[in-house]
Amino acid sequence: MSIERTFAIIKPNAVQNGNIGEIITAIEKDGFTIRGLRLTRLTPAICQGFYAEHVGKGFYPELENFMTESPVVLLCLERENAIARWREVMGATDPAKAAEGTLRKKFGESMGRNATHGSDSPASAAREVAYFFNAFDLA
Ligand code: RTP
Ligand code: MG
Repeated sequence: MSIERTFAIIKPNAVQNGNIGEIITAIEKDGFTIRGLRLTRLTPAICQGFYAEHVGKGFYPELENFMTESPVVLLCLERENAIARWREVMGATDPAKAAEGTLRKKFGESMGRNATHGSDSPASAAREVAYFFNAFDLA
């Protein structure tokens, strides 16, 4: 297993609910090193580029409305096995199905408003980190 990077988002509902601090604490306690960090608000065009694989699916309009409704926190996280581990820490996409103790169980409100994002593969992680961060943003 090697040190790798993944891309994470603290989604609008979690920012609105004042959960940034608790989520970042969970990230640090789990042994991730934060390499990139930015608060921003996504535009529809930026959201479409980010979720290119989902544009055109039935749930996409709802996803775009949600992701652009208020600010998000963008993160580049580093750790051994970071991609799979971050998805474990987040839990299942649907908070109702997420395991006890996971972030989506704790902070997710529904399938759409599920608090966090995580890359699903090394190729996605590389694309997503580069989509939002340039070399000067990554420490
Ligand atoms: P994410 O990309 O946000 O980390 O979530 P994920 O990999 O667990 O799920 P993905 O399949 O990539 O879907 C992206 C986001 O779209 C919403 N979604 N809604 N109503 C639906 O059937 C449905 N399917 C997906 C979720 O908010 C999911 O996080
Ligand atoms: Mg995904």
